[in-house]
Amino acid sequence: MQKTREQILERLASEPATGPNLANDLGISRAAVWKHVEALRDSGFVIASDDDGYVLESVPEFGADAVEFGLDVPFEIEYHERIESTNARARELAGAGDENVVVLSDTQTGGRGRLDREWVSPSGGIWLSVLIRPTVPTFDAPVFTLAAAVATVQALEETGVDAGIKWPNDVLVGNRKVAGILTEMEGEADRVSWLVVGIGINANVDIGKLPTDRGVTSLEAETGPVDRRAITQRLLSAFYQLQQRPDDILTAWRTHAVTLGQRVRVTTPDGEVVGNAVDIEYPGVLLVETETGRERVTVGDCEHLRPAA
Ligand code: BT5
Repeated sequence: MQKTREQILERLASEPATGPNLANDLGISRAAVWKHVEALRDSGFVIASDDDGYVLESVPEFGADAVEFGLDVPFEIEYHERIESTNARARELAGAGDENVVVLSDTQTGGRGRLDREWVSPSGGIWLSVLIRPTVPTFDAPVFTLAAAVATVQALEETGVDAGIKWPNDVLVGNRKVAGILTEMEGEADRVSWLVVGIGINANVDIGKLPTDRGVTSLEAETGPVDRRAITQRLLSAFYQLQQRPDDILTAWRTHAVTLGQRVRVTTPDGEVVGNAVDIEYPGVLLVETETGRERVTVGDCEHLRPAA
């Protein structure tokens, strides 16, 4: 957000302030204050003017300024009402050299899951992609998917929804998928050049608009309408902090995983692995105890089976 606008909001968040006071404190003209206030109103902030001066009455429900205002980590937000795919846009920004940008949209018209599957993204969801340039080997990339899953579960905690992680990239409530993650990257000489971590959360989404081929849910269906701004801020904050401490990600993941201890069937490019999921290993390898020994699974679609008799 434009710096002066942020300063004006910070001032008004604590108490009302008059135009002349703001102008004086910020070292700008009264006309400039007025212009910034108008710009903030245009982006959805309700700022009344009364005898005490400007009063911040409400913050917009969603959008770039709404999410940036009060966000405690250094991500810049690019917001769209509607876009084909936030991951595609973030890849474009990666090509242009950007970093620490979050592409956020209310609707996606061509949202994507893994293996180019469709990700249905109606209005009311939280569809976002975080573009980062971590200085890590390409081998480490999968750990960022785990970090995103942990951050998502942590962000959902305050809604009262009890969410858990299904290896590698699903966030479930009960057995129903409420969020999915798609990480894409480009690397050079064994170094990550950029990473785009796409996270889709069925927030205020009517489940009638979601695919029915498997269990799905939305936060709205579980608890009623949620505050998308607060969830997005908590998600970004948690993700930023986790990516600074890659060694802690696995520990956090284990505490939220619902896959560990389950009997699973993982469909991998090399065939099916069936057995008990016993642990996760850096950077995201699932350890499955099968009848013929322990297998290390790096990619695949995982299905939870009933416990072995
Ligand atoms: C995923 O793929 O779970 C990754 C989803 C990532 C979506 C985000 S949204 C922001 C960013 N921009 C993008 O274009 N993508 C990312 P996968 O594990 O392959 O699961 C895909 C499958 O989930 C589909 O084949 C459907 O069966 C199901 N599905 C589609 N839309 C869904 C939804 N909204 N909620 C739950 N399940 C869905």
